[in-house]
Amino acid sequence: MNLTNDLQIFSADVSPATLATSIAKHGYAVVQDLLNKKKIEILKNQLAPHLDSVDLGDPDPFFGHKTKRFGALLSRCPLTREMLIDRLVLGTADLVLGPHCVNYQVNYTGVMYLSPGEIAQSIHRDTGFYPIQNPAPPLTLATMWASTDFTRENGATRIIPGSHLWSDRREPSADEIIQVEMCAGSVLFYTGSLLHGGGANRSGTARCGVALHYSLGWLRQEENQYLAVPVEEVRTYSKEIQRLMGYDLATVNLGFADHKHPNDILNKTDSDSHGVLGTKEMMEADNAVQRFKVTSTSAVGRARIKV
Ligand SMILES: O=C(O)CCC(=O)C(=O)O
Ligand SMILES: [Fe+2]
Repeated sequence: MNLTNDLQIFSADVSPATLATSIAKHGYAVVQDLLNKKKIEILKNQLAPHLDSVDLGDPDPFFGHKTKRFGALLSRCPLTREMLIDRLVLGTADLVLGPHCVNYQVNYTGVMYLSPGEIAQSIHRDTGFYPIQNPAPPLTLATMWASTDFTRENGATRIIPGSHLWSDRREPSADEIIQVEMCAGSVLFYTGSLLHGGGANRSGTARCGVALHYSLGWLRQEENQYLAVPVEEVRTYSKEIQRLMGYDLATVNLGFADHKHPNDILNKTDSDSHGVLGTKEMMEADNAVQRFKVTSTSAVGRARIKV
């Protein structure tokens, strides 16, 4: 495949620091071959029965009339639990989101399966539903895992490099858009304030991406993980996944239930050493968080731009 020129594209042995630097500067980075051929097949096999049972199209044109979507992936597609805690991904999230929160969390899980004939999605920011003016520090970090090749013809994600640094008033021109062509098994990382959208599928086969997004722990999750996955099933997951799903304090005094640590309630354990409302270490981490400076509100709406 001839890949888009000038793409910030790295091999799987890249360091989290290099990825975080690219994401800070360009708003995105692509890592090739994070899933090997065997894993891609497992992923496809786990997605297949759900794709079969999902209808094409959604009344909201934003979601696409010829796109199949479903969420609750941590439950529906077990391999995503492994992908979620990939060391390169979490190492990068530590650097991108870590400065602005004590804990980050799962924000969204979902499949975007663009059938032939799908038109381009409007250009938007994934963080548009948070009423925070842009430019802003990263609120979310998205990973889009290609389970098929992403090509110009089949609807590879369109992005506007650098637009994570723009104000809400700036709109992109057509020549600022690039398409992220990547082979199956590759991953596109981008921050939620990067302007982007799905491409048009002019090919004869579907384009399928698996999106796993992370956000600052003090924001509301886009996909409510407490309801997306039955609690009995969550109890069988590792502590790391439970905590990423939100069964943790976001910081001192944030996210407890009945004045107990959420992980204790989930696992029916007694409050362990971290205590009910957070530890001394958590308070220290809280004090190290880079705080947002909010000076004004604005009437600018969220971007949904037809380009
Ligand atoms: O399908 C894609 O490439 C991107 C989809 C997207 O950005 C979204 O639905 O928010
Ligand atoms: Fe999006």
